[in-house]
Amino acid sequence: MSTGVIDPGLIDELTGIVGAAHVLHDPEMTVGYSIDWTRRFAGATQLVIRPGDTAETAAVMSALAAAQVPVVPQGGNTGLVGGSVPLVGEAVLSMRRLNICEPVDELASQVTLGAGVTLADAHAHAAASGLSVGVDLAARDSATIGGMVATNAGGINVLRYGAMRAQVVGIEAVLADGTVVSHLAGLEKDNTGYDLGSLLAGSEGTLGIITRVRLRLHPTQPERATALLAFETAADAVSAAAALRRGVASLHALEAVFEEAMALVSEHLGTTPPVGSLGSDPHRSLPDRRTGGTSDSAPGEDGGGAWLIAEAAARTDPSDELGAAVEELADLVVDAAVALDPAARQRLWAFRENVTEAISAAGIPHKLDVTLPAARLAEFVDGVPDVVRATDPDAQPLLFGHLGDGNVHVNVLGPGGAEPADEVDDAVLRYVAELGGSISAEHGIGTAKLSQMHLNRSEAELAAFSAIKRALDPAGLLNPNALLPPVA
Ligand code: FAD
Ligand code: 2HG
Ligand code: ZN
Repeated sequence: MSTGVIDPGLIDELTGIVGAAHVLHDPEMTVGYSIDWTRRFAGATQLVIRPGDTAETAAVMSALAAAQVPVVPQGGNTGLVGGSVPLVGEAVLSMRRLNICEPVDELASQVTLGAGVTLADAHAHAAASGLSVGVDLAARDSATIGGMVATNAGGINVLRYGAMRAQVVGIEAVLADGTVVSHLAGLEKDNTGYDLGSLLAGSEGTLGIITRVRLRLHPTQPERATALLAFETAADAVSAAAALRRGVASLHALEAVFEEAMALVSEHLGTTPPVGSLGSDPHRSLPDRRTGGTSDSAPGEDGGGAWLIAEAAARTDPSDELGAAVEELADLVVDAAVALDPAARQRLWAFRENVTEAISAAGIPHKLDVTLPAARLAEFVDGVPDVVRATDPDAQPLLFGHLGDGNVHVNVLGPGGAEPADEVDDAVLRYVAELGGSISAEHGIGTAKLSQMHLNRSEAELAAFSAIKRALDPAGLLNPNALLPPVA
């Protein structure tokens, strides 16, 4: 495998395939492809290649394989685990130019999209036929369909439609040696052997380059009602979330923001949530980040309040159904606000959708994206701040996530926005594993969680993963620093 100086002959060959404008080697042009969205993971590359279609992708991969050049596929570069950037001089294969939306197949309620189509464009394209894509997330303007399949992205509607893998009914990909595998008929029932779409979903660019995806679409649910509910404790929010899941058939999203994250996003937005209280001192939950001092609060106290956003969506107005369910939660909810029109709903969503951006504006966090079994969720939310502070007393944990899926995003900032101690990651992920949870709910493993895979996966499972990797990519050229240890 070569990560040394790139042979000029290879550059000429690649230029012949994709055109000079799409082979970048000037550091000023490649730098943007070499640092991730969080700014935590950065490397360098001598080569960014931007193919325009499947045939070009195949020819590029064949040339890189012949020259034994490792490659990181990249879509919108919004991944949060350091898997989308070259860490040890790999070439970058940017898939953004594969951005064709084929006509929606209204008979089948399916569509075939290029890997580089952004989620926002996919939504707009499906909506023009009265249909919708089942996955939605805040990075929708940049995240690509190829990257979302490669990470098996989740987002805010998983409780209704499942994650990205559940949307895939066909896939086309280029293997490490340049071979094209294409299975895009989209037959709902098709038990003709291994399902490469399922295998590539969540493979994080380590098994193949996704070039086109056929997605299952869903009827649009244009009528919406959104509630912001405030709770005194995480346990109350978890109980309410379970009741809403059981009781609201039109439930479309069920998201949570816990006290410290709510304080930060409120400060970022310059406004406070319309329900619930951030405490008498509006900066009560921020002193660690501001001063670098330590917290002396008792367990549970600093976690404090919790907020849920519950959204119902249907063909007919779901506000009665949601309102009735919220009324039944009177014993748990401190206060509630319900919004129906898009602008008012958006004002509620802002307190959830802007958390990641608010954290990024405050510093470079460690992002720990985990799932807990429902029965251990409240215990985890209450306990994890102490786990963080026992490891790095100056660190500030910020919790939010997709509570309806048991998925908590634990972001940890160090003093003044610096990174926290590396040991924090291990401590939190061990705690998750002890409680029977997953160390990666929806963002993947990338490079960030490589060393913790053993917490969730047995030696036998990891050996099976490596065997699959060796079969499809014997030289270990595809994203060698993500998901699995580099091929020896
Ligand atoms: P990239 O970041 O470019 O790549 C991600 C991984 O996929 C890398 O390993 C890369 O090598 C691989 N890859 C990319 N394209 C291809 C391809 N064509 N073929 C093979 N491999 C490929 N994620 C969620 O799951 N849920 C959320 O709610 C969510 N919200 C987010 C909000 C914000 C503000 C941000 C910044 C990120 C969020 N993410 C979320 C993370 C991110 O958007 C997803 O992981 C998304 O799927 C990445 O898509 P991308 O096109 O940016 O992929
Ligand atoms: C979200 O749900 C994303 O907002 C990002 O998955 C989570 O920033 C994070 O940790
Ligand atoms: Zn998320």
